[in-house]
Amino acid sequence: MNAEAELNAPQRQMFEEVVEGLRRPQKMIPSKFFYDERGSELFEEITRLDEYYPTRTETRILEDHIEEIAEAVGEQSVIVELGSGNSTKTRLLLDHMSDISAYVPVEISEEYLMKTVRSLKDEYPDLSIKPVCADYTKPFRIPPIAKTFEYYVIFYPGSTIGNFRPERAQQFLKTISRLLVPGGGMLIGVDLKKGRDTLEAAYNDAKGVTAQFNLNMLLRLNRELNADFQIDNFEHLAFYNEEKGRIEMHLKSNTRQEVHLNGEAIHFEEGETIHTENSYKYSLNEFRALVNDWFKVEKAWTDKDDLFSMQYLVKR
Ligand code: AVI
Repeated sequence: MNAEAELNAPQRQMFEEVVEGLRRPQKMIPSKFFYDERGSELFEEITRLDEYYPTRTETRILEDHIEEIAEAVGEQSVIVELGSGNSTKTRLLLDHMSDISAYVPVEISEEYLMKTVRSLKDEYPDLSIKPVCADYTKPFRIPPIAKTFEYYVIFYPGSTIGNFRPERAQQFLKTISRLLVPGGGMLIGVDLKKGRDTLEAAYNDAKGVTAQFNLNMLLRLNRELNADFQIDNFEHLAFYNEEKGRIEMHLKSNTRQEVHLNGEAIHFEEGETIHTENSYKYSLNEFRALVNDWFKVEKAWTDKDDLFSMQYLVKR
């Protein structure tokens, strides 16, 4: 067991959340802790895997329907992208919309945000870019926009909405809708329900990148929270829970063991799991019902195999 160490304030906060999760009857760790530097790299790698259909299908939908999508978003709007990352998909929109009033990338990692802003400024010298460094799941402010504009349009690709439980997704939609006036919009990527085999393959890739992504969480806890997880004593587990309509990711303990996080002991039975992520899949009707209190689905575009959807929602 590692000796107890002094944790700084963010580590302390993370420690409290992680230990609280590990003390529940079904152990859990919030999925936001996947994304340290290595976790973000691994996620990028996941998006390029053959089995991981969401990213390339969403890009394809955007490409195939870009004229109609651009029309729905409307020129002279302000595009506010949540969790903008490297803004890859935004470039598709920007290339087809010469007259948007501003682009507001909202991103928690300042380094990532500023790097993207620098490269976008080179590529789109006439575009007004107003970066916001914030956790978009908490209330944030959109900076003043110099040009006149019609509406804010929230851009939320990647089906990240699927990582919230439905009740939490609704709370989030409610908060986001407060940024908009009636008529304002949201362009959102939503992964669709489909056969178990396709879904399970996407989270159990042959190269084992998703397994590394899942297990990386434990390496992070070892490093940042002075924990002593033996990585070889845990396995990646991902399956489709049909009743709940979600992929579940877990880390399964393959032995009876005790792990310590900064001196706190956590016991594992053999086969016991830590639930690390949910990824909900929706039918078009289910998603319409989910957003219905705040948004009307104006249009949903899908690929020919109905794997994924891009939807334009309008605030009621
Ligand atoms: C970020 N999010 C939409 C991904 C998903 O598919 O739920 C995260 C992910 N987890 C494993 N693979 C990808």
